[in-house]
Amino acid sequence: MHLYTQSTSPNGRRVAVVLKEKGLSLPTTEIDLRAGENLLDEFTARNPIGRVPVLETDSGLYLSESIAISRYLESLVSEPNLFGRTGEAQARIEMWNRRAELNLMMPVAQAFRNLTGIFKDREKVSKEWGEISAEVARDTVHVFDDQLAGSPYIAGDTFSVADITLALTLTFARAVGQDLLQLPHLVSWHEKVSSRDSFT
Ligand SMILES: N[C@@H](CCC(=O)N[C@@H](CS)C(=O)NCC(=O)O)C(=O)O
Repeated sequence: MHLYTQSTSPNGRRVAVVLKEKGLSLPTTEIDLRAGENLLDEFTARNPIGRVPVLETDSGLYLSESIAISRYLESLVSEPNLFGRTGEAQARIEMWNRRAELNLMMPVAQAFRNLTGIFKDREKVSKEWGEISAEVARDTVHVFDDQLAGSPYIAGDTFSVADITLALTLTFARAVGQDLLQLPHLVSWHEKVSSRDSFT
């Protein structure tokens, strides 16, 4: 297997944490996103969407999308279980992971991209859309705090891939000046999850 990633990017980090949780270490090629290495033909032949991370499996399949890659890694190394053991747990984890991705990670990323113009060499940017996206993230974050008021992890009693998505989204948001870590349950859960060995 071979991983193509930018290990400091939010989605690169998601797969890096899953690999560490699973005790796996892979040969890795770092892709320089700022320099546009992900836009070169060589890279888009692996992922036509032109985003990292991409995992090349031993059979030569190129997998992109962090969750698809993580599911594949879980099929290779089942423990610790990150996607749920029962139908109900799997659905709950999927629900919270999608909520974290669609309602927090996306607006945080859109705010970052549109307010900084970091990728303006490859996409249209709109300051207004950046501001709206930052507001959406601020207005949504309480949903996760409310859930954590009655649950040790975001999708229930055990650590899961949904915790990885949510925790790394909040870490990234803080690093780029969108501090969403102010609500009490979210703050203590974030400290607990971020102190796992896999996050360091
Ligand atoms: N849904 C994809 C998102 C991948 C993604 O947006 N990756 C970012 C880094 S976090 C990227 O490659 N950005 C480069 C660009 O937009 O040119 C996933 O889950 O892996």
